[in-house]
Amino acid sequence: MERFHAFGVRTGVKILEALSREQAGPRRGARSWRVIAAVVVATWALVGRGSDVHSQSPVTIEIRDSKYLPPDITVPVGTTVRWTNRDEEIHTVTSSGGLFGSAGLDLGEDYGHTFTKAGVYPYTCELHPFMHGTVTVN
Ligand SMILES: [Cu+2]
Repeated sequence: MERFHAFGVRTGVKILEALSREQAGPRRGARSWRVIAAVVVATWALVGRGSDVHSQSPVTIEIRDSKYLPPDITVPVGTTVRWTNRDEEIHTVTSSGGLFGSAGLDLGEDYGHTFTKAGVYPYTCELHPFMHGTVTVN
Protein backbone atom coordinates (compact mmCIF):
# COMPACT_ATOMS: atom_id res chain seq x y z
CA MET A 1 0.00 0.00 0.00
CA GLU A 2 3.05 2.17 0.59
CA ARG A 3 3.56 2.09 -3.18
CA PHE A 4 0.12 3.57 -3.92
CA HIS A 5 0.74 6.35 -1.48
CA ALA A 6 4.11 7.12 -3.09
CA PHE A 7 2.42 7.17 -6.49
CA GLY A 8 -0.10 9.68 -5.25
CA VAL A 9 2.57 11.90 -3.77
CA ARG A 10 4.70 11.74 -6.93
CA THR A 11 1.70 12.64 -9.08
CA GLY A 12 0.87 15.51 -6.78
CA VAL A 13 4.41 16.84 -6.82
CA LYS A 14 4.57 16.62 -10.63
CA ILE A 15 1.33 18.55 -10.96
CA LEU A 16 2.55 21.23 -8.56
CA GLU A 17 5.81 21.53 -10.53
CA ALA A 18 3.87 21.94 -13.76
CA LEU A 19 1.66 24.44 -12.01
CA SER A 20 4.54 26.66 -10.90
CA ARG A 21 5.98 26.60 -14.44
CA GLU A 22 2.58 27.65 -15.74
CA GLN A 23 2.32 30.54 -13.31
CA ALA A 24 5.76 31.78 -14.29
CA GLY A 25 4.60 32.02 -17.93
CA PRO A 26 3.63 35.30 -19.62
CA ARG A 27 -0.12 34.64 -20.12
CA ARG A 28 -0.95 33.88 -16.53
CA GLY A 29 -4.37 35.56 -16.37
CA ALA A 30 -5.87 33.62 -19.28
CA ARG A 31 -4.94 30.36 -17.69
CA SER A 32 -6.34 30.84 -14.22
CA TRP A 33 -9.09 28.23 -14.68
CA ARG A 34 -6.41 25.69 -15.51
CA VAL A 35 -4.56 26.68 -12.37
CA ILE A 36 -7.67 26.09 -10.28
CA ALA A 37 -8.23 22.71 -11.94
CA ALA A 38 -4.61 21.79 -11.35
CA VAL A 39 -4.85 22.71 -7.66
CA VAL A 40 -7.93 20.51 -7.30
CA VAL A 41 -6.19 17.57 -8.96
CA ALA A 42 -2.98 18.11 -7.00
CA THR A 43 -4.93 18.20 -3.74
CA TRP A 44 -6.70 14.98 -4.68
CA ALA A 45 -3.41 13.33 -5.54
CA LEU A 46 -1.62 14.48 -2.39
CA VAL A 47 -4.34 14.27 0.23
CA GLY A 48 -7.25 12.22 -1.11
CA ARG A 49 -5.27 9.36 -2.53
CA GLY A 50 -2.93 9.11 0.41
CA SER A 51 -5.70 8.83 2.95
CA ASP A 52 -8.04 6.69 0.82
CA VAL A 53 -5.59 3.83 0.73
CA HIS A 54 -5.13 2.72 4.30
CA SER A 55 -1.91 0.89 4.91
CA GLN A 56 -2.47 -2.18 7.05
CA SER A 57 0.13 -3.69 9.30
CA PRO A 58 1.49 -6.94 7.92
CA VAL A 59 0.50 -10.18 9.62
CA THR A 60 2.84 -13.12 10.11
CA ILE A 61 1.87 -16.79 10.16
CA GLU A 62 4.47 -19.30 11.29
CA ILE A 63 4.71 -22.80 9.90
CA ARG A 64 5.74 -25.06 12.76
CA ASP A 65 5.33 -28.81 13.33
CA SER A 66 3.55 -29.03 9.97
CA LYS A 67 0.90 -26.53 11.04
CA TYR A 68 0.05 -23.00 10.06
CA LEU A 69 0.04 -20.94 13.26
CA PRO A 70 -2.51 -19.53 13.60
CA PRO A 71 -4.39 -21.65 11.03
CA ASP A 72 -7.30 -19.21 10.64
CA ILE A 73 -6.94 -15.46 10.60
CA THR A 74 -9.17 -12.52 9.72
CA VAL A 75 -7.55 -9.39 8.31
CA PRO A 76 -8.71 -6.13 6.73
CA VAL A 77 -8.49 -5.60 2.96
CA GLY A 78 -5.02 -4.49 1.95
CA THR A 79 -3.16 -6.62 4.48
CA THR A 80 0.02 -8.42 3.52
CA VAL A 81 0.17 -11.85 5.11
CA ARG A 82 3.63 -13.37 5.44
CA TRP A 83 4.26 -17.04 6.12
CA THR A 84 7.59 -18.10 7.59
CA ASN A 85 8.66 -21.73 7.66
CA ARG A 86 10.11 -22.74 11.05
CA ASP A 87 10.29 -26.44 10.14
CA GLU A 88 13.30 -28.35 8.86
CA GLU A 89 10.87 -29.78 6.34
CA ILE A 90 9.91 -27.94 3.17
CA HIS A 91 6.36 -26.56 3.05
CA THR A 92 4.36 -24.49 0.61
CA VAL A 93 1.52 -22.00 0.95
CA THR A 94 -0.85 -22.90 -1.87
CA SER A 95 -4.20 -21.18 -2.35
CA SER A 96 -7.01 -23.63 -2.97
CA GLY A 97 -8.41 -21.26 -5.59
CA GLY A 98 -5.04 -20.80 -7.27
CA LEU A 99 -4.95 -17.12 -6.32
CA PHE A 100 -1.59 -17.20 -4.58
CA GLY A 101 1.11 -19.74 -3.98
CA SER A 102 4.67 -20.04 -2.78
CA ALA A 103 7.51 -22.15 -3.99
CA GLY A 104 8.82 -24.76 -1.55
CA LEU A 105 9.90 -22.88 1.56
CA ASP A 106 13.00 -24.09 3.37
CA LEU A 107 13.66 -23.49 7.04
CA GLY A 108 13.63 -19.74 7.67
CA GLU A 109 12.28 -18.79 4.26
CA ASP A 110 9.12 -16.79 3.90
CA TYR A 111 6.42 -15.90 1.41
CA GLY A 112 4.05 -12.97 1.40
CA HIS A 113 0.78 -12.15 -0.33
CA THR A 114 -1.26 -8.93 -0.19
CA PHE A 115 -5.02 -9.45 -0.04
CA THR A 116 -6.77 -6.69 -1.96
CA LYS A 117 -10.31 -8.14 -2.05
CA ALA A 118 -12.67 -9.29 0.66
CA GLY A 119 -13.32 -13.01 0.72
CA VAL A 120 -12.41 -16.33 2.29
CA TYR A 121 -9.14 -17.79 1.09
CA PRO A 122 -8.40 -21.38 2.09
CA TYR A 123 -4.92 -22.70 1.45
CA THR A 124 -2.92 -25.84 1.98
CA CYS A 125 0.58 -27.28 1.66
CA GLU A 126 1.19 -29.03 -1.64
CA LEU A 127 3.50 -31.50 0.04
CA HIS A 128 1.30 -32.18 3.07
CA PRO A 129 -2.38 -32.00 2.07
CA PHE A 130 -3.42 -32.45 5.72
CA MET A 131 -2.11 -28.95 6.43
CA HIS A 132 -4.86 -26.34 6.17
CA GLY A 133 -5.28 -22.66 6.82
CA THR A 134 -7.77 -19.94 5.98
CA VAL A 135 -7.34 -16.22 5.51
CA THR A 136 -10.59 -14.28 5.80
CA VAL A 137 -10.40 -10.78 4.38
CA ASN A 138 -13.06 -8.18 5.19
CU1 LIG B 1 4.11 -28.99 4.15
